[in-house]
Amino acid sequence: MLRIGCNALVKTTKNFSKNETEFYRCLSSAVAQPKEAASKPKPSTPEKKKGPNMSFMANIFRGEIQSAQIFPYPDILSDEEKQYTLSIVDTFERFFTETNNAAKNDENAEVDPSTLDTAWEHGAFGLQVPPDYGGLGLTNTQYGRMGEIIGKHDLGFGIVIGAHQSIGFKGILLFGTPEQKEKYLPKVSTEKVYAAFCLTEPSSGSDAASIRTRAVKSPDGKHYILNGSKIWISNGGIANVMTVFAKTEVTDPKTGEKKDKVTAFIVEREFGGVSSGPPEKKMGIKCSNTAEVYYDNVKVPIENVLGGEGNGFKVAMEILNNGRFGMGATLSGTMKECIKKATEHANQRLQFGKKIKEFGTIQEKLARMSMLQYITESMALQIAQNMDSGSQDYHLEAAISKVFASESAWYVCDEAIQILGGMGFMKEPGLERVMRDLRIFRIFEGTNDILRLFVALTGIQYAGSHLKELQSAFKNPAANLGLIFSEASKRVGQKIGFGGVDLSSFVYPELQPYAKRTAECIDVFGNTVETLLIKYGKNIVHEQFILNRLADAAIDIYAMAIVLSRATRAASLNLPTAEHELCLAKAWCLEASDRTQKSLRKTTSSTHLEAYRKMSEIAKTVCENEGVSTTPIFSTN
Ligand code: MYA
Repeated sequence: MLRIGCNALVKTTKNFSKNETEFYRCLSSAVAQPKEAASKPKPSTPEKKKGPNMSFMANIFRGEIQSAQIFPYPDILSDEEKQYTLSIVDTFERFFTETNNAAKNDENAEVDPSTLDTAWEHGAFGLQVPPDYGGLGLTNTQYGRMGEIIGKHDLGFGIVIGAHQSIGFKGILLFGTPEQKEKYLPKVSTEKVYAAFCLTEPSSGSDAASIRTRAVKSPDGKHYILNGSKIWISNGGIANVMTVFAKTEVTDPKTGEKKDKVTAFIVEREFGGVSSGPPEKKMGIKCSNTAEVYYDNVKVPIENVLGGEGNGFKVAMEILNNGRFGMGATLSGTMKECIKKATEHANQRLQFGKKIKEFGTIQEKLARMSMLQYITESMALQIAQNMDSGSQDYHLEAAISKVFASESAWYVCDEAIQILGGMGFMKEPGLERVMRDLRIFRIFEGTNDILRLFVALTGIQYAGSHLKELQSAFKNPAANLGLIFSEASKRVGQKIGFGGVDLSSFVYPELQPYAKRTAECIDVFGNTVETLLIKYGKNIVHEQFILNRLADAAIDIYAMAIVLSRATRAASLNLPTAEHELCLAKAWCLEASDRTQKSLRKTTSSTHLEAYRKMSEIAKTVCENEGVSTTPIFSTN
């Protein structure tokens, strides 16, 4: 059973009774006081970090704004770093146009060794490894820019590189001991040693905690014996260094209780007992190797435990969280290329006596493609820059950026093919390959379905912890006046139309009406989350039809905030593209605010709840019959 978010929610919510809620609602009609004492928010992520949760997205689940990670749009690279980035971008642009051949890679289902050698020489496999260990030492922001170049040219090649460093050895960078870094980072960045991230198993896909691969500690405590198997591992057939997740028996130091927990290990093929299957035959990203990996009594030294015994689940989650923005950046580059091909065609193709770019139908497609690319790029690079500035509260945003990017890229490529018409279906323009390559992006690194639930439930958990805190506060109002008054002022303000969320001070004057629409969505969003929590309590985890609509609203709100921020930057700096960027932001906010309000209504309206019940029944029937469950028109019965 999918338990996503369940454990954490049970801890922080219960069914809030109407009376309890009314109780603090009444109190909140007391005199509004200046907002002084911040509530004590608990982190929405499992990282036990101190201080308030700075995530913009987590806070909108409370109907509140934490603006620092959105406004102003960051610009953190120094001139020197920008120059360095441009020189690397130039090197890789040349590599992809002169040395690499995406169509040939796809055809051969592999990258030829000499091309890989050249990529190694350019440092493509150690982009973020500190120079002391032989890498290029790129920041997340610079890595994102590189991702754009790779995504523009060859997504299959991108997976060879990305599976290696975005997740394959990322754990060593994030959690490795100095000895582990010393031993492995030079190998994986300069010595042509490939890395892989080995989590998925035949019976454990989205439910990552249910893995069966097992590691048992030797009686002398010096090593583990690892047994099990992994499937669909990117670089699985070529990797000599692997981050492997396995169940281990861990003793709680406080209680002495023994429990099975996930532990992460750095495993070398040379340890013996590691083997892999043949390359999988795939729909796309064909030149990247995907294979099963088997572990048969592999002796793993104790010093190869990564991130501490029993911490493997969180190690896996953090690696995935940390890498997700890279996918957004990469797909932004892919979209740019699709838009380029579509506009080249629209500019010269004559039909019905006109260039097809003059038709509203084509204009709408091109405009939507452009908005989606703009937002995808803005999200990825904002998250990257926040991470570089030390943010730890980026998990929700990174998950949203992965979902948004992978769905947008699919749409953009599909529409580019549509604009090219019959030509788009041919191999020559290269869009059919991109479309095949793109399909997996909505599935791997956390399916979009799981990530939508992750976003909704993590946010709800954060809102629930606030409601619970308020409940306790009202039990001892004298000791919690600050919290109570701050909540009271927020609610009174909302009631009389002066409170609520206000984004006006963050945006360019011309964007004020669009910021107002976004702020209204955030207010309704916060109220909807509260209503849902009161209605369902912890049982909200089972309401996936509703959670998906909530996630859709969250995604749209994040996109509106981002686009307002980026366009404000363009206008304030008087960039030559400012008019165009303002236009992108306005068009997006007009449609997205409308869509958000609709998504939110769909979480509570009786019509939609009835439709979900019907859909659930339909799905049960088709599953019972293992397929279509209607009587054929020309039935002989
Ligand atoms: S690799 C395989 C990808 N696999 C997955 O992504 C697995 C998806 N599943 C999950 O993420 C988890 O199992 C879910 C948790 C989310 C379903 N961050 O009760 P719980 C904490 C931090 O909710 P579950 C691949 O595809 C949570 O707070 N913490 O857990 C290759 C709680 O903590 P606490 C998290 O119900 C792709 C605890 O865990 C997170 O079991 C190749 C339990 O929570 C989180 N996210 O379900 C790609 N989630 O106990 C190449 C949960 O303290 C990429 N928790 O309260 C290339 C890109 C291109 C780059 C190019 C660059 C140049």
